[in-house]
Amino acid sequence: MTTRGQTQQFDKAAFKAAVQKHLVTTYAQTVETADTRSWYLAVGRALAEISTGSLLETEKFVAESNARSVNYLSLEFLIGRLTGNNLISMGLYEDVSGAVEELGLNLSDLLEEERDPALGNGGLGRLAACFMDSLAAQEYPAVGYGLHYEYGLFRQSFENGRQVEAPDAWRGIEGYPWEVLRPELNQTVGLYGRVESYINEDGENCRRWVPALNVEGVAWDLPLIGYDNKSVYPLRLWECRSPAPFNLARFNDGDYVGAQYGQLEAGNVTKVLYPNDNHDQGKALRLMQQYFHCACSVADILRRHFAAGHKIEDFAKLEAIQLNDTHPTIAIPELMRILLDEQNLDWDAAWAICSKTFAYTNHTLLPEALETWSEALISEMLPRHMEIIFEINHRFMSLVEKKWPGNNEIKRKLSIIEEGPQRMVRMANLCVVSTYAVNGVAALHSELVKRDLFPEFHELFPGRLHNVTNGVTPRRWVKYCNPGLSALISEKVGDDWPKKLEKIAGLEKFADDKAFQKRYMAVKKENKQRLANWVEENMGIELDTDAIFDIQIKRLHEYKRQHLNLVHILSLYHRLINEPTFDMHPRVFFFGAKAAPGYALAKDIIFAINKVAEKVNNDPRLGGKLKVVFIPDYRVSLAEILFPAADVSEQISTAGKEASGTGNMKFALNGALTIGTMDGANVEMREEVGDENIFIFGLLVDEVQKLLEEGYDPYRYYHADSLLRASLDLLETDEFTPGKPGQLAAIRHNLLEGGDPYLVLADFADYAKTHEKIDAEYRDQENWARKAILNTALMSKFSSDRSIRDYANNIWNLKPVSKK
Ligand code: 26W
Repeated sequence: MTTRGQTQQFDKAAFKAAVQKHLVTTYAQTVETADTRSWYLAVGRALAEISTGSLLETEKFVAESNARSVNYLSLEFLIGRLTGNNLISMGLYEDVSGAVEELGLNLSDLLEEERDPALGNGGLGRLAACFMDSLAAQEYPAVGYGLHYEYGLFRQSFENGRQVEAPDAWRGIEGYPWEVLRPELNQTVGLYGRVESYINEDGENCRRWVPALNVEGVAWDLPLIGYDNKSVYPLRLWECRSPAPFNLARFNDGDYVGAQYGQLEAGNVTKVLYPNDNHDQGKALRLMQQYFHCACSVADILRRHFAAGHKIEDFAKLEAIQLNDTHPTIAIPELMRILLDEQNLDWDAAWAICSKTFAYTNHTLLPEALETWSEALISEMLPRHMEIIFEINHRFMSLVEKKWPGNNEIKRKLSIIEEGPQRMVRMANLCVVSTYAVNGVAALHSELVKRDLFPEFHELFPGRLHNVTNGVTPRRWVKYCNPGLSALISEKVGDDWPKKLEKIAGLEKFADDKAFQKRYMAVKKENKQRLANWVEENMGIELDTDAIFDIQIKRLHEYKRQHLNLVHILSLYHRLINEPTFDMHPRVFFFGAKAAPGYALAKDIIFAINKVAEKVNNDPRLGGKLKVVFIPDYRVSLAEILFPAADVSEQISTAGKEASGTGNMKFALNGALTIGTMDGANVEMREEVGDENIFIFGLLVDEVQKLLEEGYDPYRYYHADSLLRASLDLLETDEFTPGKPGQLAAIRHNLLEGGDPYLVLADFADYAKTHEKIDAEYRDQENWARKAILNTALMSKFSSDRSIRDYANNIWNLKPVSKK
């Protein structure tokens, strides 16, 4: 009956007893008093008990296997709710559903009680979560290392259309049922202080760091449960605490800590996730977070290495460390420091280990997202690390001198240290110099990394730059979130597609099958109804599921061009009212997006969309043809309702700006058709599905670059296109903000006087025309069904299982390890 060796037979009576035990002993409730939330917690704990046992077993057999492991270092893991997904991985969904039913409960209701662990901002964090799922599913030995933020990404609500942020206490007061504290793994982390020279027993000159204060790292493990196998890996999240009272007393006495450190409250270090996406703020506390994360993680990797009986010389052979963007870069000088100052290796030996251990993934080309830290700040907080960075740079500069003798311009460009009024450390350069592999996240992006971001590095280190195209886990993003489609797929291609996504190609031959098309579209309709119900219940807006559901969900950013979508909506509004002959199929435009709290224009765009929605949704002149819905507090659990319900997926970034995108893949897998630019992974999606099954529009990367070089003038488009002009001018009026004209003018201003840096106006006409094509194609439902089915069928490349195999084979040199 049970599908998975890990749990042996599912013993229903024992499971029910375990749930009841936790209800009473862990949560102090009785069967009579417990509410749904307590039951959810008790069920979560009872399940975590099973997975924790498997986690400890897996740690043991992986250590004994002497196989290489990957350590995935990321400041963000946007894992989403675990309970439902873990039940699927454990093969226990049906069993547990039956067991809780006997307790008088409904599993779906219980699952709704779980808060999203929102320990990430967006793409980068969600990718890390998909990757951990795929590592576990394929049994590649892995540990995820992150931070145990007390508050995840802020919760978003709207007040009079404006974004309001509130703290996200994701663990609730009871704590999160899936996390287990691992007190034996505590680490002590130093900060500030000075570096001293001394002579060791062998008479050698040595350096060592004498930190001014210590904080403590406490490990919390979340289980990463392999789908349909016996492996469970840890996602190890570090929480920062004050050290034992003894140190605290000295800390308070002030003899260790100068006035400048007096403010440090250890608990602040992991208090909150920084809410910036693609924008570097350079705050000191953020550097402390990054170092704390790296110090705990590197120390833990070394602990495991030595505990398994290995020598330091074999470190690189057995451990790979993947840096998820530059946020954990300080792990490089940290490992160097330990190898030099604690393991007493010489520079060359230490460097040989480091440069065979670390690999780095770049997730963005946007200049404002590339991290730099001032030398002054690093020198103060991490003085020994700064010395090591200078030494790395010194040796690197000699290499550059050899390659390009006397060329100071190239030196200035490649140097890890940026000269200027204050010297800055360029973390990306440090990464490229110190790692053995650097990768971009989609074919186009990786080409641009080579061509535009790191061309000289590419010349200097041939073979170091790679591409690994992103992917998404088909377990969460189809099987779990779209049970209707999953059942249909299993019926046609067998039920092992969640771990062998190549199998869904078997759907291709049903694309023209009228009966199959009907069933496929019936599933889509059910999913649209589920979303419509959510909107009605939570926002009071009634929707027609015969309308085209057109969805743009992602962080709010100018380069992602939610405002292009908005201007197009304004053009439809204008036409519906002013063009008597204009007709369109009813359409609902959905948005979901959080804006970084300090990003004013992004917040203005949210406000504008909300104001337009208010008007449009209640304007009888539109005959119900146009609706706009901005879903508040977009998060993973809402994404799970939105992706399956989409007809049209908006992937409309300015070409060259979106490194990959991963929402694009989730939409297409779930049968939405993409309207998108030739950007990021859209390019490869088009290759897979064929040009007739995707709606591509807009300028290409080279055309964007050319236009900007030639001097882009948005007014040219404004004056030449009366529909565009009318649409933009609406933003000046009080049409959407009665009595308050000009409230939405900031967007128009940015697009005209502001120079329209992301070429919204240049792409508008083609975008609008492509939407008309979508409108026409949708009216032919068989045609649409065929295209939707082909999108699902032809997405297997975008399984994160394939991404992880690429990393394992081309970068990590990793082999799966299964329990015998
Ligand atoms: C320092 C501030 C900061 C914070 C986050 C800078 C940069 C980031 C991330 C790298 C931004 C991000 O999430 N990038 C996204 O990564 C996804 C996974 O590879 C890609 O699919 C997206 O295209 C990319 O925007």
